[in-house]
Amino acid sequence: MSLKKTLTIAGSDASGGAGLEADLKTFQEHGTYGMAAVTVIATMDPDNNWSHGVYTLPIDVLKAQLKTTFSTGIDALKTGMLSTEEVIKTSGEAIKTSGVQNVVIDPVMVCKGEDEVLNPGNVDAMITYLLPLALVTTPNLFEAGQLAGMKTPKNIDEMKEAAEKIHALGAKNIVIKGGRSIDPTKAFDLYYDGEKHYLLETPKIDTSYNHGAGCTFAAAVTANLANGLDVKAAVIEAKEFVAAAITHGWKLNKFVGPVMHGAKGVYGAPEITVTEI
Ligand code: PXL
Repeated sequence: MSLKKTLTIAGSDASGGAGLEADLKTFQEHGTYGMAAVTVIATMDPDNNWSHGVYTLPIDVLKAQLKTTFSTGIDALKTGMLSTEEVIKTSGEAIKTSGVQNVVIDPVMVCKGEDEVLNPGNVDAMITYLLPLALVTTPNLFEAGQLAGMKTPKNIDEMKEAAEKIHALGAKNIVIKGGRSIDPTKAFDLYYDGEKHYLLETPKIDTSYNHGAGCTFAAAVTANLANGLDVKAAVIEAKEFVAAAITHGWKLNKFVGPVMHGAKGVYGAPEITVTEI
């Protein structure tokens, strides 16, 4: 038996809910073989209100991991937290050289709960080295605004405008994760395939235990592409997968509540409404 090979180029979240930990759990749930090239290690300090430490690994350590993983023949990959311009450039160049087509760029710019952008030059580096390689990119509202050179979108029309601008930068498919910020009664995402816009909707899930949702969504898209789904089907299943994971989010400690990555397999998933708009 041979498994589809999925790679995450991402940070480690020592608390296990986001980052490559989320990605590998999600790859496993989708029946793919997961690999990781670690860019940074993120830690959280329980004695200082869970404030984050971000430890970037030496660039040679990243290069060595990229060499290892790409040598195996990757079916699909995603990127997550890439903390410096050098990490972004190194990752982008390795992806380009590998020739892998199923590339999902999750343009992580900040840790949830932290409001400082990791490094101000990162947005330009993502535009130069990553977006042109993206079969799919999955920004949240803030990230979409940064990439599009706009203020953070506040409504569906602004989400559409941002998606079109990001498409013009070379990403082929864009999913902007609106979450609950646009309409508190519903969770909206916008999917733009370069021609049509679709609204993906789930009823509001009443929980604040959603740490790792963004990484889990992008990882599910990646695994689905590796398994041969087309982009639209990959995105819709990923939305089901993460909606189930958020529905069953849980309290790890007084600071953080991760999603339950494997919830869809155990409990099933809520219905997703897809409407062309
Ligand atoms: O959710 C964004 C994210 C991505 N990657 C790592 C993280 C986080 C947030 O905590 O720690 C490694």
